[in-house]
Amino acid sequence: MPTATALPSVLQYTQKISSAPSAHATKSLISHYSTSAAEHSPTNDGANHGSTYATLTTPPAIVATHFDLSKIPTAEHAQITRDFIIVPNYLSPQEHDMMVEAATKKLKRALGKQVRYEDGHFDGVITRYRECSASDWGGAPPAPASVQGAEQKERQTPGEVLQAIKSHYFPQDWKWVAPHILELEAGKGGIKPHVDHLEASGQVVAGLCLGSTAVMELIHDKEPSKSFRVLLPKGCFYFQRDSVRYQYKHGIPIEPEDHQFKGTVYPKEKRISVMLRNALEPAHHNGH
Ligand SMILES: O=C(O)CCC(=O)C(=O)O
Repeated sequence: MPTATALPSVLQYTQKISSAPSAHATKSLISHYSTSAAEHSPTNDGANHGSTYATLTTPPAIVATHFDLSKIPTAEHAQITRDFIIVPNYLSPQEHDMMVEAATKKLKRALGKQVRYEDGHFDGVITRYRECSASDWGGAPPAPASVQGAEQKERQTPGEVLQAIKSHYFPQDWKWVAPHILELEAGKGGIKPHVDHLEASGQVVAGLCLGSTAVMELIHDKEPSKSFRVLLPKGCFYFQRDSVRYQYKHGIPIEPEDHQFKGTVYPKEKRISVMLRNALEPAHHNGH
Protein backbone atom coordinates (compact mmCIF):
# COMPACT_ATOMS: atom_id res chain seq x y z
CA MET A 1 0.00 0.00 0.00
CA PRO A 2 1.17 3.52 -0.57
CA THR A 3 1.87 4.30 3.07
CA ALA A 4 4.74 3.39 5.33
CA THR A 5 2.54 0.98 7.27
CA ALA A 6 2.66 -2.44 5.71
CA LEU A 7 -0.61 -4.28 6.03
CA PRO A 8 -0.11 -7.53 7.88
CA SER A 9 -0.31 -10.54 5.64
CA VAL A 10 -2.82 -13.16 6.63
CA LEU A 11 0.06 -15.60 6.24
CA GLN A 12 1.77 -14.24 9.32
CA TYR A 13 -1.19 -15.58 11.19
CA THR A 14 -1.18 -19.03 9.65
CA GLN A 15 0.13 -22.12 11.30
CA LYS A 16 1.66 -24.85 9.23
CA ILE A 17 -0.41 -27.96 9.45
CA SER A 18 -0.58 -30.75 6.95
CA SER A 19 -4.28 -30.54 6.12
CA ALA A 20 -7.24 -28.34 6.80
CA PRO A 21 -8.98 -29.75 9.86
CA SER A 22 -12.33 -28.70 11.22
CA ALA A 23 -12.33 -26.01 13.87
CA HIS A 24 -12.76 -28.74 16.48
CA ALA A 25 -9.89 -30.84 15.21
CA THR A 26 -7.62 -27.82 15.03
CA LYS A 27 -7.65 -27.37 18.77
CA SER A 28 -5.36 -30.33 19.34
CA LEU A 29 -3.01 -29.35 16.53
CA ILE A 30 -2.10 -25.92 17.73
CA SER A 31 1.40 -26.13 18.96
CA HIS A 32 3.56 -23.63 17.16
CA TYR A 33 3.58 -20.68 14.84
CA SER A 34 5.51 -21.42 11.71
CA THR A 35 7.15 -19.00 9.33
CA SER A 36 8.21 -21.72 6.95
CA ALA A 37 9.20 -20.74 3.44
CA ALA A 38 6.31 -22.71 2.04
CA GLU A 39 3.85 -20.37 3.68
CA HIS A 40 5.52 -17.41 2.05
CA SER A 41 5.70 -18.95 -1.36
CA PRO A 42 5.16 -16.36 -4.09
CA THR A 43 2.38 -18.52 -5.48
CA ASN A 44 0.44 -17.98 -2.29
CA ASP A 45 -1.22 -14.60 -2.66
CA GLY A 46 -2.41 -14.26 0.90
CA ALA A 47 -6.08 -14.65 0.10
CA ASN A 48 -8.09 -17.12 2.08
CA HIS A 49 -8.67 -20.02 -0.25
CA GLY A 50 -10.65 -22.04 2.24
CA SER A 51 -8.16 -23.77 4.50
CA THR A 52 -6.51 -20.69 6.03
CA TYR A 53 -9.22 -19.84 8.51
CA ALA A 54 -8.79 -23.01 10.54
CA THR A 55 -5.05 -22.51 10.94
CA LEU A 56 -4.95 -18.82 11.87
CA THR A 57 -3.42 -17.91 15.19
CA THR A 58 -1.98 -14.73 16.68
CA PRO A 59 1.83 -14.70 16.19
CA PRO A 60 3.92 -14.88 19.42
CA ALA A 61 5.42 -11.40 18.99
CA ILE A 62 1.93 -9.91 18.96
CA VAL A 63 0.81 -12.12 21.84
CA ALA A 64 3.76 -10.76 23.86
CA THR A 65 2.76 -7.14 23.34
CA HIS A 66 -1.04 -7.32 23.13
CA PHE A 67 -2.14 -10.10 25.51
CA ASP A 68 -1.97 -10.32 29.28
CA LEU A 69 -2.43 -14.02 29.95
CA SER A 70 -1.05 -13.99 33.49
CA LYS A 71 -4.31 -15.36 34.94
CA ILE A 72 -4.60 -18.17 32.40
CA PRO A 73 -2.87 -21.55 32.84
CA THR A 74 0.02 -21.85 30.38
CA ALA A 75 -1.48 -24.97 28.84
CA GLU A 76 -4.44 -22.88 27.66
CA HIS A 77 -2.49 -20.02 26.07
CA ALA A 78 -2.30 -21.58 22.60
CA GLN A 79 -6.04 -22.15 22.51
CA ILE A 80 -6.75 -18.57 23.51
CA THR A 81 -4.37 -17.02 21.00
CA ARG A 82 -5.88 -19.24 18.31
CA ASP A 83 -9.38 -18.19 19.26
CA PHE A 84 -8.64 -14.50 19.78
CA ILE A 85 -6.78 -13.03 16.82
CA ILE A 86 -5.43 -9.48 16.78
CA VAL A 87 -4.00 -7.77 13.72
CA PRO A 88 -2.51 -4.43 14.87
CA ASN A 89 -2.27 -1.75 12.16
CA TYR A 90 -4.77 -3.56 9.99
CA LEU A 91 -5.89 -0.19 8.69
CA SER A 92 -3.50 2.37 7.26
CA PRO A 93 -3.84 5.85 8.82
CA GLN A 94 -5.79 6.98 5.74
CA GLU A 95 -8.12 4.01 5.88
CA HIS A 96 -8.61 4.56 9.60
CA ASP A 97 -9.61 8.19 9.08
CA MET A 98 -11.90 7.26 6.19
CA MET A 99 -13.63 4.68 8.40
CA VAL A 100 -14.02 7.15 11.30
CA GLU A 101 -15.55 9.74 9.00
CA ALA A 102 -17.93 7.23 7.41
CA ALA A 103 -18.97 5.73 10.76
CA THR A 104 -19.55 9.16 12.28
CA LYS A 105 -21.67 10.21 9.31
CA LYS A 106 -23.69 7.04 9.58
CA LEU A 107 -24.31 7.51 13.29
CA LYS A 108 -25.40 11.09 12.67
CA ARG A 109 -27.72 10.04 9.86
CA ALA A 110 -29.25 7.25 11.92
CA LEU A 111 -29.61 9.15 15.17
CA GLY A 112 -30.15 12.70 14.03
CA LYS A 113 -27.80 15.63 14.21
CA GLN A 114 -27.57 15.69 17.94
CA VAL A 115 -24.87 13.69 19.56
CA ARG A 116 -26.73 11.49 21.93
CA TYR A 117 -25.30 8.93 24.24
CA GLU A 118 -27.78 6.46 25.57
CA ASP A 119 -27.24 5.71 29.18
CA GLY A 120 -27.61 2.01 29.06
CA HIS A 121 -28.55 -0.78 26.73
CA PHE A 122 -31.93 -2.37 27.39
CA ASP A 123 -30.05 -5.17 29.09
CA GLY A 124 -27.66 -2.80 30.82
CA VAL A 125 -24.54 -4.14 29.10
CA ILE A 126 -23.25 -0.96 27.47
CA THR A 127 -22.95 2.46 29.07
CA ARG A 128 -22.65 5.90 27.45
CA TYR A 129 -22.75 4.90 23.82
CA ARG A 130 -24.56 5.30 20.54
CA GLU A 131 -24.93 2.68 17.86
CA CYS A 132 -26.45 1.89 14.51
CA SER A 133 -26.45 -0.73 11.82
CA ALA A 134 -24.58 -0.27 8.54
CA SER A 135 -26.28 -2.78 6.30
CA ASP A 136 -25.18 -1.05 3.10
CA TRP A 137 -21.50 -1.59 4.00
CA GLY A 138 -21.89 -5.31 3.62
CA GLY A 139 -22.07 -5.81 -0.07
CA ALA A 140 -19.07 -4.18 -1.76
CA PRO A 141 -18.14 -6.09 -4.90
CA PRO A 142 -14.91 -8.10 -4.75
CA ALA A 143 -11.76 -6.31 -5.94
CA PRO A 144 -10.74 -6.93 -9.55
CA ALA A 145 -8.73 -10.11 -10.11
CA SER A 146 -5.47 -8.21 -10.61
CA VAL A 147 -5.51 -6.93 -7.05
CA GLN A 148 -7.27 -9.78 -5.32
CA GLY A 149 -5.20 -10.95 -2.40
CA ALA A 150 -2.95 -7.93 -2.72
CA GLU A 151 -3.17 -6.62 0.81
CA GLN A 152 -1.06 -3.71 -0.39
CA LYS A 153 -4.07 -2.03 -1.97
CA GLU A 154 -5.46 0.96 -0.11
CA ARG A 155 -9.17 0.53 0.46
CA GLN A 156 -11.31 3.56 -0.37
CA THR A 157 -14.68 2.75 1.21
CA PRO A 158 -15.97 0.94 4.31
CA GLY A 159 -17.50 -1.67 2.01
CA GLU A 160 -14.08 -2.42 0.51
CA VAL A 161 -12.49 -2.71 3.95
CA LEU A 162 -15.15 -5.09 5.20
CA GLN A 163 -15.06 -7.12 2.00
CA ALA A 164 -11.26 -7.43 2.29
CA ILE A 165 -11.62 -8.71 5.86
CA LYS A 166 -14.19 -11.29 4.85
CA SER A 167 -12.21 -12.56 1.91
CA HIS A 168 -8.80 -12.62 3.61
CA TYR A 169 -9.67 -14.17 6.94
CA PHE A 170 -12.84 -16.21 6.55
CA PRO A 171 -14.30 -18.94 4.36
CA GLN A 172 -15.82 -17.47 1.23
CA ASP A 173 -19.19 -19.16 1.62
CA TRP A 174 -19.96 -17.62 5.01
CA LYS A 175 -22.90 -15.30 5.36
CA TRP A 176 -22.70 -12.20 7.54
CA VAL A 177 -25.14 -10.16 9.52
CA ALA A 178 -25.21 -6.42 8.87
CA PRO A 179 -22.18 -4.57 10.27
CA HIS A 180 -22.83 -2.72 13.49
CA ILE A 181 -21.25 0.59 14.53
CA LEU A 182 -20.76 1.25 18.22
CA GLU A 183 -19.38 4.50 19.61
CA LEU A 184 -18.35 4.74 23.25
CA GLU A 185 -18.22 8.12 24.88
CA ALA A 186 -14.91 9.34 26.27
CA GLY A 187 -14.69 8.78 29.99
CA LYS A 188 -17.60 6.57 31.01
CA GLY A 189 -18.34 4.66 27.82
CA GLY A 190 -17.81 0.98 28.43
CA ILE A 191 -19.15 -2.52 28.04
CA LYS A 192 -19.91 -4.90 30.89
CA PRO A 193 -18.70 -8.48 30.49
CA HIS A 194 -21.13 -10.45 28.32
CA VAL A 195 -21.34 -13.26 25.80
CA ASP A 196 -22.94 -12.16 22.54
CA HIS A 197 -26.40 -13.55 22.00
CA LEU A 198 -25.98 -17.21 21.01
CA GLU A 199 -28.96 -17.31 18.69
CA ALA A 200 -28.28 -14.01 16.94
CA SER A 201 -24.99 -14.83 15.23
CA GLY A 202 -22.37 -17.51 14.68
CA GLN A 203 -18.99 -18.40 16.11
CA VAL A 204 -17.10 -15.26 15.07
CA VAL A 205 -17.37 -11.80 16.63
CA ALA A 206 -14.99 -9.45 14.82
CA GLY A 207 -14.22 -5.77 15.27
CA LEU A 208 -12.32 -2.91 13.70
CA CYS A 209 -11.09 -0.46 16.32
CA LEU A 210 -11.20 3.23 15.55
CA GLY A 211 -10.40 6.44 17.36
CA SER A 212 -8.50 5.32 20.42
CA THR A 213 -6.90 2.37 22.15
CA ALA A 214 -9.22 0.11 24.12
CA VAL A 215 -8.49 -2.57 26.65
CA MET A 216 -10.74 -5.60 26.42
CA GLU A 217 -11.18 -7.93 29.38
CA LEU A 218 -12.32 -11.51 28.89
CA ILE A 219 -13.54 -13.53 31.84
CA HIS A 220 -14.28 -17.24 31.77
CA ASP A 221 -18.01 -17.73 32.12
CA LYS A 222 -17.78 -20.71 34.50
CA GLU A 223 -14.37 -20.14 36.12
CA PRO A 224 -14.12 -16.38 36.68
CA SER A 225 -10.64 -16.68 38.17
CA LYS A 226 -9.52 -17.28 34.58
CA SER A 227 -9.43 -13.97 32.77
CA PHE A 228 -7.20 -12.21 30.27
CA ARG A 229 -6.85 -8.79 28.75
CA VAL A 230 -6.03 -7.68 25.25
CA LEU A 231 -4.82 -4.33 24.02
CA LEU A 232 -6.80 -3.13 21.01
CA PRO A 233 -4.98 -0.18 19.48
CA LYS A 234 -6.74 2.09 17.05
CA GLY A 235 -6.54 0.74 13.53
CA CYS A 236 -6.45 -2.89 14.65
CA PHE A 237 -8.69 -5.69 13.49
CA TYR A 238 -9.53 -8.49 15.89
CA PHE A 239 -11.85 -11.39 16.18
CA GLN A 240 -12.86 -13.87 18.80
CA ARG A 241 -14.15 -17.28 17.84
CA ASP A 242 -15.03 -20.75 19.09
CA SER A 243 -13.80 -21.35 22.66
CA VAL A 244 -13.26 -17.64 23.42
CA ARG A 245 -16.53 -16.54 21.83
CA TYR A 246 -18.56 -19.14 23.73
CA GLN A 247 -16.70 -19.69 27.01
CA TYR A 248 -15.51 -16.16 27.85
CA LYS A 249 -17.48 -13.01 28.56
CA HIS A 250 -15.93 -9.93 26.97
CA GLY A 251 -16.16 -6.28 27.89
CA ILE A 252 -14.39 -2.92 28.07
CA PRO A 253 -13.90 -1.64 31.63
CA ILE A 254 -16.25 1.21 32.45
CA GLU A 255 -14.21 2.86 35.19
CA PRO A 256 -11.36 4.89 33.69
CA GLU A 257 -8.90 3.68 36.35
CA ASP A 258 -9.67 0.06 35.48
CA HIS A 259 -8.98 0.65 31.80
CA GLN A 260 -5.47 -0.68 32.14
CA PHE A 261 -3.21 -3.22 30.51
CA LYS A 262 -0.17 -4.67 32.26
CA GLY A 263 -0.14 -1.79 34.73
CA THR A 264 -0.56 1.05 32.22
CA VAL A 265 -3.82 2.98 32.34
CA TYR A 266 -5.03 3.88 28.85
CA PRO A 267 -7.08 7.11 28.71
CA LYS A 268 -10.66 6.48 27.73
CA GLU A 269 -11.10 8.63 24.69
CA LYS A 270 -13.98 8.41 22.26
CA ARG A 271 -13.81 5.05 20.51
CA ILE A 272 -15.73 3.56 17.63
CA SER A 273 -15.88 -0.11 16.73
CA VAL A 274 -17.28 -1.57 13.56
CA MET A 275 -18.48 -5.04 14.47
CA LEU A 276 -18.92 -7.95 12.08
CA ARG A 277 -20.61 -11.20 12.99
CA ASN A 278 -21.16 -14.24 10.83
CA ALA A 279 -24.68 -15.52 10.43
CA LEU A 280 -25.72 -18.41 12.58
CA GLU A 281 -25.85 -21.59 10.55
CA PRO A 282 -26.44 -25.01 12.06
CA ALA A 283 -23.18 -26.37 10.60
CA HIS A 284 -21.18 -23.62 12.27
CA HIS A 285 -22.76 -23.76 15.69
CA ASN A 286 -20.20 -25.68 17.68
CA GLY A 287 -22.05 -25.66 20.98
CA HIS A 288 -20.13 -25.00 24.12
O1 LIG B 1 -16.42 -2.58 20.76
C1 LIG B 1 -15.92 -3.69 20.74
O2 LIG B 1 -14.77 -3.91 20.30
C2 LIG B 1 -16.68 -4.84 21.31
C3 LIG B 1 -18.15 -4.67 21.24
C4 LIG B 1 -18.87 -5.80 21.90
O3 LIG B 1 -18.60 -6.17 23.00
C5 LIG B 1 -19.92 -6.46 21.17
O4 LIG B 1 -20.31 -5.98 20.10
O5 LIG B 1 -20.40 -7.53 21.65
